[in-house]
Amino acid sequence: MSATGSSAAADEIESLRAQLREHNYRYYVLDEPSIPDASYDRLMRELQALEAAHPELVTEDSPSRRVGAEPLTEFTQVRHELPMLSLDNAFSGEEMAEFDRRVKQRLEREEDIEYACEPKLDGIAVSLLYRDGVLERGATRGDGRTGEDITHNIRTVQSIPLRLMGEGFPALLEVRGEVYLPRDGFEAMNEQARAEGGKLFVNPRNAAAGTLRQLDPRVAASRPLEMCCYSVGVVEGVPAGAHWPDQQSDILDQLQRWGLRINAESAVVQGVEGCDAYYERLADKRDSLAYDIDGIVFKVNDIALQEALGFVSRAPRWAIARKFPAQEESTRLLDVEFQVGRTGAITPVARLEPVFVGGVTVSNATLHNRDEIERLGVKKGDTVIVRRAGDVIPQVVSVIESERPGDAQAIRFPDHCPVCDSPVERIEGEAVIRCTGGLVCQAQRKQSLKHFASRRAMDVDGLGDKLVDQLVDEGLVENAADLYRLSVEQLAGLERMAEKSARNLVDALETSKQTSLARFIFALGIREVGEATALNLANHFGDLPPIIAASEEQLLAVDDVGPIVADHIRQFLDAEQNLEVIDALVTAGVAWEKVEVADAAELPLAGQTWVVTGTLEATSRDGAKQALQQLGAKVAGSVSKKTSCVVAGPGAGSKLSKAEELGVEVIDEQAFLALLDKHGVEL
Ligand code: I6G
Repeated sequence: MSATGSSAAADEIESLRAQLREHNYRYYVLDEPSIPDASYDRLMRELQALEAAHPELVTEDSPSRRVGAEPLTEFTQVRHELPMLSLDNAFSGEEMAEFDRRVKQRLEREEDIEYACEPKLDGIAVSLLYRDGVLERGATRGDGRTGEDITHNIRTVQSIPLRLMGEGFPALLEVRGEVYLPRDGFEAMNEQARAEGGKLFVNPRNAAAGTLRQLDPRVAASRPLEMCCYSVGVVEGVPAGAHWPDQQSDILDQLQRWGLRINAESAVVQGVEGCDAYYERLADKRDSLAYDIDGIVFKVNDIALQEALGFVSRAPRWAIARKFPAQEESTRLLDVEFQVGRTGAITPVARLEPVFVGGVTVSNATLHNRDEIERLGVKKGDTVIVRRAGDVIPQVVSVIESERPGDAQAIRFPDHCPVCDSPVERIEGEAVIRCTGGLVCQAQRKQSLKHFASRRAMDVDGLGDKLVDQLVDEGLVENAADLYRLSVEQLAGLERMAEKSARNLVDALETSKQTSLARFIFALGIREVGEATALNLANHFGDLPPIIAASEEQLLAVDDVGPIVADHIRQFLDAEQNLEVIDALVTAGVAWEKVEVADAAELPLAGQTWVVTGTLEATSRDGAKQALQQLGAKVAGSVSKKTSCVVAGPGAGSKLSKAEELGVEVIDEQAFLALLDKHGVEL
């Protein structure tokens, strides 16, 4: 290679690296991707090819060098030059106020203190060391003084820059923060482990810790770890003329400008009232965040005041973590009961010694199915860890085997339904067992009625679960049609039912009779027919009789209906007693407007299969899908030779690459909106 050839390659390599760093920053740090994944992948491939041709130009901070070649054989220890401290905790508003009082007293201040606040991520504390802007080392906190060198894994975390951006950074900069797994990444990891029969992780924190403890960096590279930075440690050699920030909030802003991710919820507030308001706001938001948090960290914002306050033993006097109620607690498994669902699925439910977890008292938790019980190795009498995070129903996540009592009992699955005594069936390949009693089973009947009356189905105001139980137990109702025969007198005769409530319920039932076809289909409670499928069936057939008459093949022509769903629909509609109930409902006056069905063959995109990928601005992917369906297109989840066109928004990844590879037409959001506009379809 000539010197000019090599220098041209060096320029090209540097240009590609700069572009990749910028895109990484936009994607992982700012959450604002500006090019599709496929274009990013293309740039990366170009860089890799050039680096392969010019090995002498490869540098460790190149974006292509995130995964090192060989796994380590052991971890080495790292001494933290400045110890990584811990934080004091506050468990109530009162303790928080105490902290604020102490701060003011020490500083001899009357006026409100300014605090920098941010969520305390439930992850693993790590330290990153940048020398001359290049990532040199990543280490765990360990005991605060000595941690482990995990540079090989840290390098795989896309939100951690291998080289700092911009300028003005100190010659030696230690950045501290939390490495964590977002909830969806954790779920996906466990889903995959479940499918492969592998070991499941108990929670995102353990999964992140387990990942950082791997010797082979390819494991970390395959998991979506993220890092949020919250402070600095060692800072040496701030360039002359560069201003080092004197507020905690400014340090965070500076770190972000250098390419490091900081928490998007970070804020500055005034006084303890400001802290309390922030705490309440984040407590409300906690369940909807993409990651687990266990509290809020409040820091005196002014670094000079921090220095004046100093430290006590191992914690700063200028910061506190106000904790949220724990999302995991231990308690005793008293018993296991088996609940029968609407479709006969029998679910083991743990009856627990009541325990306060995730902000509520929990006395039941799901045990899912037999496989899950085997995986946990749980017995009655065990002490178990219960987790309640977000809106998810409480789960038993592990067993503390060392606390197993001598009389712990194995959990036996029933071979007959606990409610109707019909035999239980276990279908090959399915983890669930099912009651074979159908609507003979009172449990299935009750659940079907509850579903029928629910808000998203027939929306019968005032017909709650307890009342349904009462109506079935008293023998007043066997099926949905019986609901419409109830009189005020019958209802008023029930325990705890006043005449006014009885009248209101009869009125609500009357109101519910006017419904839509989609709601009615959903209300029937056919297995695997959720709201979206019910809507597709309604739009496709327009009325109920053609659905009842449809062959399995005709059902398969409906969007989202595959062979299993088609089979469930046919089985339901082939059962005489179900048709009788439908007839009785219609006779009682349940009615819907027919849906106008366009002649599918005449629609502009008839016979075409489209794919939607990436993020769209004007609508969600589901919205785009519905619009395409209105134009007669089938919308598929993956790209193949048969795909007619792909709508690709920013962040589109492998589907876009596949389309390009196969020469399938790709349009952007603008062209897509123009198409909808042309055909008068509104989003
Ligand atoms: O453990 C921690 C979590 C979050 C921290 C922390 C933090 O700031 C948002 N900050 C400090 C100073 C320490 N631990 C010691």
